[in-house]
Amino acid sequence: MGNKQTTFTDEQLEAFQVKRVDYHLQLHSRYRELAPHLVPLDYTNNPDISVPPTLIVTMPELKENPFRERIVETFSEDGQGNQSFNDFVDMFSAFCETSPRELKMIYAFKIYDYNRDSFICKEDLKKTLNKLTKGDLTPEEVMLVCDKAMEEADLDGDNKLSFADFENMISKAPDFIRYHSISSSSPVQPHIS
Ligand SMILES: [Ca+2]
Ligand SMILES: [Ca+2]
Repeated sequence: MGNKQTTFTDEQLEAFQVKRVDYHLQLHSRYRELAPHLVPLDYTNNPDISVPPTLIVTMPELKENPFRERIVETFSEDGQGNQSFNDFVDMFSAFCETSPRELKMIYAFKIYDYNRDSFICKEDLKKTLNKLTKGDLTPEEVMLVCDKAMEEADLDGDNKLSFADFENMISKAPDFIRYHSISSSSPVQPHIS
């Protein structure tokens, strides 16, 4: 009794809600722009629609990102990159600059786990590095960097990276998650309260 702390007024809460609605409307129009022939304006009946990855990767936020195909795949429920509106909202919400670092790490881990076995093995790491360095390293150099990263990050010595090992690696080499934000110049700004 009487010990309930008030953080926001009702008016403030209502404003948050409006921003959130606004955010979803903006994202819906971005989503629809990608495939106006597929995506209806009316979503009141939750239409079962998805937009193919070939269209999603053309978005300005993604088109320069070396991981664009993997990102789109990771956030698609069918695993093939076809994104429903909900998948699309999840992708933007996870990638916005203000999303928690922990969430970005979880998704970076999924993105790098190419064979989806919940570990990053040397093969996953090799593919990741090839993308990060855009093919600037020779295969020998890539192997060398992978060996070194694995040696330093693999705390339990099983020769693959669990999420805990991965967190350890990011703490030493934050560049590994630098592609996992959508820049502040992006036209859609999140308003998640
Ligand atoms: Ca894996
Ligand atoms: Ca390990």
